[in-house]
Amino acid sequence: MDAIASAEVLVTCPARNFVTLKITTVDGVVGWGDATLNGRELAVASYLRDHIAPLLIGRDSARIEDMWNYLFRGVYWRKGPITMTAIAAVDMALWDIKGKVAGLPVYQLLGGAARDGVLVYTHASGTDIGSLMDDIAAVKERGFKAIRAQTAVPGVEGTYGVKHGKYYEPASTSLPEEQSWSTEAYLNFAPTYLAKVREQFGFDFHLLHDVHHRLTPMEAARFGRSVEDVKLFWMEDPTPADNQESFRLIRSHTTTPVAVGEVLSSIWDIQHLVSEQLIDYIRLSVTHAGGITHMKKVFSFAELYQVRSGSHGPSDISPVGQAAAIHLDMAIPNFGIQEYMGYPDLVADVFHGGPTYEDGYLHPSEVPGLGIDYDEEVAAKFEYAPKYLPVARRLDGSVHDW
Ligand code: KDG
Ligand code: MG
Repeated sequence: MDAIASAEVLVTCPARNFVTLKITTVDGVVGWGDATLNGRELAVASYLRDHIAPLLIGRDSARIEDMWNYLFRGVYWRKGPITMTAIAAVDMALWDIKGKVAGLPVYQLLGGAARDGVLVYTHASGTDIGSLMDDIAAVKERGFKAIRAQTAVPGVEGTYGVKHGKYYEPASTSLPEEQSWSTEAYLNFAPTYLAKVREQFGFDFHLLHDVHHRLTPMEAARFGRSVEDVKLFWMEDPTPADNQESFRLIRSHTTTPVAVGEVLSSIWDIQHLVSEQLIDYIRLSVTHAGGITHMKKVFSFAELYQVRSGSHGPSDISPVGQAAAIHLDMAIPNFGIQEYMGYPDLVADVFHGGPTYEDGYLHPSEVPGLGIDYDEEVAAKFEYAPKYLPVARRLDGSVHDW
């Protein structure tokens, strides 16, 4: 057996914060895991450093399923994003080690390639309709076959999803920025600009839109119905998924496909959404939902109900987490699409390797394991900087879902 010799938690901030777990075995094999939870980074770092790392030493690095259950059931307290992100980091690092020991890229260990490449969508946005159109044209130029479109809503300061510069980075202030929200303004404006996108660019690419949890179920039903002619690939998070039953109402009013899950962290959080076919795409991520081991089960469960994958892939999931997602996307039969936002340039100084992009698709690295190397020396130069996600307030000053 090749036992775990050490487990170190590394925090870096090459333009944005990332938490990475490094597991080293007695034989000297190193595995990397992503433990980044945007705006709550240090909670996961402490969970790993103070409560998980001491339990790993001396355990068999090859027993991934056993380790998952040991950490999940052994904690007694169930689920939640902090626990599931910490478990995910261990899981990813062990898959990385297993791939390196086997001399195979992780997707080969998961059953091999079920497709030739991973279809990805990226983001286009604008401060108004004109700049959205320019951004879509630029994104299409880069070969993307699927594009998420978001535009600032007139009169709503700080609308979700509008880029400032090359990337949309919502966690950008050392205390939460307060943004405003008007459901009426959004519902009046969003269907109009989405229709204009189709008028200008036609229907030969997938168009996606993120509602970001802002509507009630009935408002979401109205929105979904109002964009049916636009033929969205999906409307994302139309209402918060705390009450899975809410989606039944949305479903009964519109044929616009629904994607849910980026803030959820376990198979139980999506059990009814999937088994009652209330959604079309699952957006749980490898990083925030227990790693490759748990996500493989999530997607197998979803396969029974013809629900496809559509994993969350913003820049707040590190290149290690994104690489793990691409290996899984390659291997599962019910893959749908993968979010691919990209990273600020500095990130490539710390994380080397990973999937390659070509003509709308990502391809996993063929290097054994996850295929990512982490440069500890460079990473140490970028100190953690507290960054919070914004808070949304309605026009009357009350707090809304951000
Ligand atoms: O940290 C929050 C972001 O990951 C989230 O706002 C991004 O909604 C998002 C998306 O679909 O990428
Ligand atoms: Mg989203």
